[in-house]
Amino acid sequence: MPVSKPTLTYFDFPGRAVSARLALFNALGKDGWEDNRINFDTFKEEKKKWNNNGDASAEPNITAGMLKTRMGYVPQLELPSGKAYTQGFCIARYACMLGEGKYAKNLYPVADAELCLAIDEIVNALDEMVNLTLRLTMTFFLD
Ligand SMILES: N[C@@H](CCC(=O)N[C@@H](CS)C(=O)NCC(=O)O)C(=O)O
Repeated sequence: MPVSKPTLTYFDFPGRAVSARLALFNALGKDGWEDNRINFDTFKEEKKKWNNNGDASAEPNITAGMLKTRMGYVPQLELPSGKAYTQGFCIARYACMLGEGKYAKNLYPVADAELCLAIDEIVNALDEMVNLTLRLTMTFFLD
């Protein structure tokens, strides 16, 4: 059964979902979307469903609000249409386009291509910083 409102699934910390959460809150307020926070055990169980114990022909047993994309990534945004999407910054950009924004206005002004280019440049630079931070953390602190 599809979700009744846009549902963002991620862990219970900011991480890669922070921009998507902020943009969804700005576009839809507190009650216009679901902030579905899962723990690592739930995430592992959800990922196993795509594996179906090695039976690739079986349909995965996916429940609403849980991992719907074979990519197995979070953050994931599931929509009432039944479709689901990953990639945190893409979800944030989508949310910025949903309206003019309740708090911050016109965060992604689609009519101005050059301004969107400038915004995307910053967003991609931030993404590189997140990736580098994760790589450094894994290299120096998780050994
Ligand atoms: N490019 C994706 C990367 C998402 C990503 O790496 N998510 C991690 C959690 S922060 C994940 O789901 N890892 C689980 C896995 O790869 O099994 C994005 O920016 O949203």
